[in-house]
Amino acid sequence: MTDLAATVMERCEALGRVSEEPELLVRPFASEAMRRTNGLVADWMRAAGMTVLSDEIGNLIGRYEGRDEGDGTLVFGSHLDTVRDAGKYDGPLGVMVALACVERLHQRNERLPFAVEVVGFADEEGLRFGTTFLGSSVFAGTFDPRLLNLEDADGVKLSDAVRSLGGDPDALAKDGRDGSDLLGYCEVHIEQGPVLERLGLPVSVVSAIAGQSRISVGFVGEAGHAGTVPMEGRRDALCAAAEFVLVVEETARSQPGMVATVGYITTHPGAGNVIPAETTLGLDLRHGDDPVRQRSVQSLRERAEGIAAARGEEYRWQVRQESHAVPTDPELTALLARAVEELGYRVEHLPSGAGHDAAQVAEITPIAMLFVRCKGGISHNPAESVKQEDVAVAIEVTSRFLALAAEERR
Ligand code: HGY
Ligand code: MN
Ligand code: MN
Repeated sequence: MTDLAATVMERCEALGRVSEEPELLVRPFASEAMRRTNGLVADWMRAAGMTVLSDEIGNLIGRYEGRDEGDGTLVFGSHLDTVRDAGKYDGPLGVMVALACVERLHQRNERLPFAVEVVGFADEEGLRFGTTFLGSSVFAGTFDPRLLNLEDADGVKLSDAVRSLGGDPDALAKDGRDGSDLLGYCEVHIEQGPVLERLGLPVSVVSAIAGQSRISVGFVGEAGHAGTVPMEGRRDALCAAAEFVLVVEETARSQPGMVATVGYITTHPGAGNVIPAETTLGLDLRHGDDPVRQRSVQSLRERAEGIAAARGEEYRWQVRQESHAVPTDPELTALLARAVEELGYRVEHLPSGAGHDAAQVAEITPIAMLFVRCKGGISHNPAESVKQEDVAVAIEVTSRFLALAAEERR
């Protein structure tokens, strides 16, 4: 019997080398690296006795038939795209662990009283177009066609990026799964936080996924000569942005359970001896309680407006993405927790500050999530790492979860 955990680690390693850039791991939506990744994963899926298809947005869907037609489908998955300078496990680990469980069924020539699907979602991070869950929103039928006009940093429209991978942008809003044949969705994912390490646990189940707001904020001042324009009367767009960034930090620090980040600032014209005329920054704000999050977003918008007005500048505010907080399904989570317990581990229910495709799939079927301990809680960082023995636990728990789900269907 192959060591499935070793195979999962090897495959995450192999996918970690499929990147758009040689020096770091970056795999944006509809990139050549995504095409190569889907090719590799599709081969592994076929070798596990699965049929494989790709939907209109490039989600990769492997299917392992059950005993009888029409007995429903239990779906697993996670995303195969990455952030920039990413780690190897955020996303791919969940796809590889689920695939390993199907591989085990295949090796035993075992069929369950339902089909099992493993999905590699095409875009969860939103790196290229600034809006997350593109893949899982199409899968869940929640895709917003207004996003088709979004442009990436090179001015390529989302609609053209979809066409570039052979998809039909006009079909995206109609390409969603009919949830009536789905029994549920379970996503295995690294915790991306330090709690499991502190608790000394390899895995936990997830209680809820925080809501998030992603907003592009801009300040517009006036370019000028850095050496001749007096400080008085300058309309420096970068100073306005800097003031705003500290207001973001102060807002999140003062609200329990809130995290807010400005992950990038771009300036124009971006020359050292020119007073910045324009800045654009990316705001990412999250909280488990939607009204709290929305109130903070509104208050930050008012603060941005005030900062701009006080400096004689204008401000821009573009909401790129809003997703509400999503609790996991109690029954499916209880089944997953039972699998953890039967393997001899204490059951912890952790909230997720990170967004996950499960938050979208929850629109059409019950969801559960399994967190896997990761070293130092580090993620979105090449130092991201997991222990093979924890991956082995995740495979055993997921296999046991499948067996318990099959027992329930008998
Ligand atoms: O940003 C997130 O929450 C996830 O990693 N996409
Ligand atoms: Mn991520
Ligand atoms: Mn992720």
